[in-house]
Amino acid sequence: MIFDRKNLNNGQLIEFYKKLLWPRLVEEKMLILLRQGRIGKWFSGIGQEAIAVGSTLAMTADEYVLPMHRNLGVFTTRDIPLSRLMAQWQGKASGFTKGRDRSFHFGTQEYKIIGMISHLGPQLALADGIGLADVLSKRKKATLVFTGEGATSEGDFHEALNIAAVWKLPVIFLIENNGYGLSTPISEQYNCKYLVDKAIGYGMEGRRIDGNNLLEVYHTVSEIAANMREKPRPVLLECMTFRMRGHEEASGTKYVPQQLFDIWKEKDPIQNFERYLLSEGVLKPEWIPQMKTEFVSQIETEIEKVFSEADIIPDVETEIRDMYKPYNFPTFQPSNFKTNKRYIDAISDGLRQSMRKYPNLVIMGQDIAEYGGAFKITQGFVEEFGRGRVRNTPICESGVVGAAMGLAINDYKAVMEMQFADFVSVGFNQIINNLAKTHYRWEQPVDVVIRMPAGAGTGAGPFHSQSNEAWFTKTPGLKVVYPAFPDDAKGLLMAAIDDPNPVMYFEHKYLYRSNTGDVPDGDYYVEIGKAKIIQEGSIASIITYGLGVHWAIEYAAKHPDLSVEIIDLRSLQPWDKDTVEASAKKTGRVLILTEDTLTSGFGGEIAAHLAEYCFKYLDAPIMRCASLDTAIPMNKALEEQFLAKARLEETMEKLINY
Ligand SMILES: Cc1ncc(C[n+]2csc(CCOP(=O)(O)OP(=O)(O)O)c2C)c(N)n1
Repeated sequence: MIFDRKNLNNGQLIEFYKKLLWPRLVEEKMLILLRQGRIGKWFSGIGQEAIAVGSTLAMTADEYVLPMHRNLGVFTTRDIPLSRLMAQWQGKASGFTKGRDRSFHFGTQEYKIIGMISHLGPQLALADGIGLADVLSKRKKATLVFTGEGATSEGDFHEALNIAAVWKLPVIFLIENNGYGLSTPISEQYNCKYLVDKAIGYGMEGRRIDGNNLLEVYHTVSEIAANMREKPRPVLLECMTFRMRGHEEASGTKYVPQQLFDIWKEKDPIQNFERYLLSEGVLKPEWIPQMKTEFVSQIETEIEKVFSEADIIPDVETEIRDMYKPYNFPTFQPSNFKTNKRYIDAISDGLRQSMRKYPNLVIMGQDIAEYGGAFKITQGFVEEFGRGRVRNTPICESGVVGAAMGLAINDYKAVMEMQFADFVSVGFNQIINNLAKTHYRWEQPVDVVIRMPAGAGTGAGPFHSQSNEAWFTKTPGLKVVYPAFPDDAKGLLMAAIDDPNPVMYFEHKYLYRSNTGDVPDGDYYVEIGKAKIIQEGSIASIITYGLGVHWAIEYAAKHPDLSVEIIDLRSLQPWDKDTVEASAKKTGRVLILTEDTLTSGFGGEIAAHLAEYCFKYLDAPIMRCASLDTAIPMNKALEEQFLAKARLEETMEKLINY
């Protein structure tokens, strides 16, 4: 192995050696603890340390690094005390996730490290968002994100690289190519000669280096980072190395030919660097055992400190509370001036007003710039706010949700427009696992709103008209709103954008141009979690939201003799239990009306709640009127039959006459 120190002085080289040695010794201790049964799981990075250590050394302390499960060297090079890491691994209160997540699954703004979730791939697009925030605020920074070679097969890899290339983001995508993804060798993982060749396809630079050579990693990353700070653009860096132990300690290495271990043993990053430093006279042979003894004793002390730390005492309230960042609804004076607007224009108004209010708000989506979006909600936005903040995206929902989260991590707010709510299925993982769970895991708020043009009534068929709010209401960490009128559409959107938590904002396509109403000018907020009584009544309550509200109003207008109370939930997560309970107690008969299909829809949740808390006030069973348990068909007659509205009359009759 040939080392080139370039301009590094002896002091720096010794420092580098210590940084490289430390994670190896920590790991050796971990393996002992594992054998003793004192810790559970361990993903070894032995033999690969030069990549994590060398690349992290090359980044400035205020630049973000997004490591993976084998990158202990990133955490130690950023000088996180071992006791804090150990507390994290042991699930102690002083760990970064307070016992809520394991191993390296945490982030820390203090050390500018954004850890992975278990899923391989999503971290890559987060780096895009972080890089975008730096570019927008002209911060001249680079971001470093890791992936294993196995995970390059994930769609998230492709999406993140493509976005970064198209948007010229200063992100180093570092592939740690260690030969195996669990038991799968590279020959079964990809069919190109070198992974780095994929860079050509994305129109970005690519470099392939010896990942076991600390100085090669350090100098290459330093040079790339220095370059991209001045001239933002992504680079794909493939670092060749080898996994010297099992995927994790329990899984063994039987599937790896011994010959490979023999070859790579010779390339051990620490031994080789040590030999070089000795040959250069930078290190003296007698220093090495001295240094090791000192480190081992430090490791011992730090670790024992954590073993003696008290275990967490579970507390339900704390756990529930930490799912969301606490937020106070803003005090504001709604304008006395109102303008009559269509539902769609109210959304546009709320979005524009928010863009004016928060200079750090970025909106992203397919065709939303000059074209104005599939429904023209962002028409004129580019002219007012510029292309930096109003961004056309490539067609890659997962990557864009990830980029939105990255923006939020790096001090921005983001709104993403799904072209149709149905397409959220290809961005699902980022929403339910990343956006939703991050605050609970390590207290990082994710200030992202996803706009969801949803719903039926336009004969658009199974993939352009679904009601998919229940995919999200069951995921703690998300807020879900669903306005039915123009004023609420504006107020809930502005509230969603103001709220630092991730919010799924459902907007009904059928209402876009069919529904109008007076909307306050200027800033206007509607509190998330508060229902609205549309009309008071005494004989039965219809609890509904979205288009269902209009079906209920139509029903009531057709039956002026029946005193029906209509509650528009407006928010589904959290939802207004007090208002719903009060209505149920008052009328004693409840119909839950949803455009969504019946089974496991949100209506079931309301019904269960009322059955539990209002049973003695009810004069009839709680009834649900929902759409058929089928996919939603395109043909108009079939669609009408599918929708709950077709059964509203008969269900109400059954309820009232029970
Ligand atoms: C989306 C997803 N699929 C599968 C897994 C299970 N899994 C965890 S690590 C791993 C192998 C990863 O290989 P690679 O990306 O090369 O990284 P390495 O472990 O070699 O460092 C697999 C399959 C996962 N965590 N996430």
